[in-house]
Amino acid sequence: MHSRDQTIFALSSGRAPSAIAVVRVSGPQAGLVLTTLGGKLPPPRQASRRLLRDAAGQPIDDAILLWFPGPASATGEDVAEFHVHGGRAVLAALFTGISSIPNTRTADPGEFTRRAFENGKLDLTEAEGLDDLIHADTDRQRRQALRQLQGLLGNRARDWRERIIEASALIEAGIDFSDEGDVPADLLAPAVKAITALHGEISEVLAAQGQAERLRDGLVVAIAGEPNVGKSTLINQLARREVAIVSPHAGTTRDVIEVQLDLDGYPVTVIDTAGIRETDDPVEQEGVRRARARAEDADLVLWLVEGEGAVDPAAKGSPLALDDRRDSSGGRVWIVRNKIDLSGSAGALRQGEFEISASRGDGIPDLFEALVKFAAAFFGTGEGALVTRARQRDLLRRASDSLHRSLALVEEGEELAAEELRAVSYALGRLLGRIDVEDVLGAIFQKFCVGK
Ligand SMILES: Nc1nc2c(ncn2[C@@H]2O[C@H](COP(=O)(O)OP(=O)(O)OP(=O)(O)O)[C@@H](O)[C@H]2O)c(=O)[nH]1
Ligand SMILES: [Mg+2]
Repeated sequence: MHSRDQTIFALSSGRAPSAIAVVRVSGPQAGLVLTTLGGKLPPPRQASRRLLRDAAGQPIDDAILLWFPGPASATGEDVAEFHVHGGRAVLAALFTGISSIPNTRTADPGEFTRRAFENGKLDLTEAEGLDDLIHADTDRQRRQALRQLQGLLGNRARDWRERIIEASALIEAGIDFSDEGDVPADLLAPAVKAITALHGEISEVLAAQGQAERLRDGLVVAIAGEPNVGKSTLINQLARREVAIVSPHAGTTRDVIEVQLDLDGYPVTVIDTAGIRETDDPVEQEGVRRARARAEDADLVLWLVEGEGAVDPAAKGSPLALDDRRDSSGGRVWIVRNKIDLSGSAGALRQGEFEISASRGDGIPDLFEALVKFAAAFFGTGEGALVTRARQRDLLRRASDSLHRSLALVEEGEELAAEELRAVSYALGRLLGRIDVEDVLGAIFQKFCVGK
């Protein structure tokens, strides 16, 4: 039996126990599932209250049922929804009841969305947007995912694809003519114009995206420095809770400690690391190794020093090579002078330099504000960004490269130009998920949650 002929079910709401749990069922047997457990079929798209009963006629739960006959449903198939009380035993009894009906099985991760995709309810970019929306932690992530789910990129890609087909038709018409001599210029000129315009539009979308892909993962800020300078105290301040142990003993932090922050809608991971120094203690050595590795990979390093301590992380014997990464605007390493409650302010600060008292809180608002600005610049405005995944960007690049080549070729050989345009259309088809082979789609949908 084809897997699509099977009826799938899953818990679509959060983990039990919960007040209410939503169990979704999709496939040809969804109606039978409803009638078997809940009596007669509820009217479409209206909530109905029913007492669910198992095969022996014993009550399972007092529930709300919904019936969405296909194709006007989320997946395009018949869909049933059970809103039950979210206890583990209720769910277990309901699952037993559903699976006793032939040709039903639990859903694989992302299988509901995959069926929706296969039934043309959404394209692949929209499916990716849906996945992002479910995982969005901050407001900006949510807005970006929603744009994707609303099909902004998909709509553009569909439009580009139609225009490519038109341009190809003009060039192919030219190829037919070319037996009789040169291709008429009045056929080629509009094709060249269309290709140039498309190339411009796709390049613009590629350029405008800034770090939109990174908005899904967030930016990483590492707090690093010598032992005992107050790194853990600072992460606790930024997190506004006690995530790391603080002690006057140098070498307190050994592992890398991470906290997720929502900085004005930007997702930021701040990490606290072991103080960097030479040590004989093998555990601390490992901590120092991890600290260096994470600081090197971070998008921004807050290098903490005590008061007027030395400001050059490289000169401290630190192999961080942070200097290389510093850009002209004072970029990716900031010097944060801590414990100014003891040393007092040194006065004039250079760009990328801050004075704080991590324990008292002095200077923390300024540091926060600078971090928000850094995040804003890092992610770009983001609002116009359509490309949110490496997969999308890669396919658009290919489309753009082929367009570029077709322009160069059009004068020399129309066949070659037509071939490049087919490659463009292929790349855009893959972007929408209309062309991809089974295993590529499988890899994408497997990353989704169960019940979606
Ligand atoms: N006076 C003062 N003391 C501070 C300040 N920040 C941290 N401390 C103290 O400095 C000591 C070390 O602080 P931690 O936050 O543990 O320093 P650390 O850099 O994480 O140290 P390691 O994990 O050992 O590398 C503790 O006793 C803190 O209370 C500050 O702004 N002013
Ligand atoms: Mg520490």
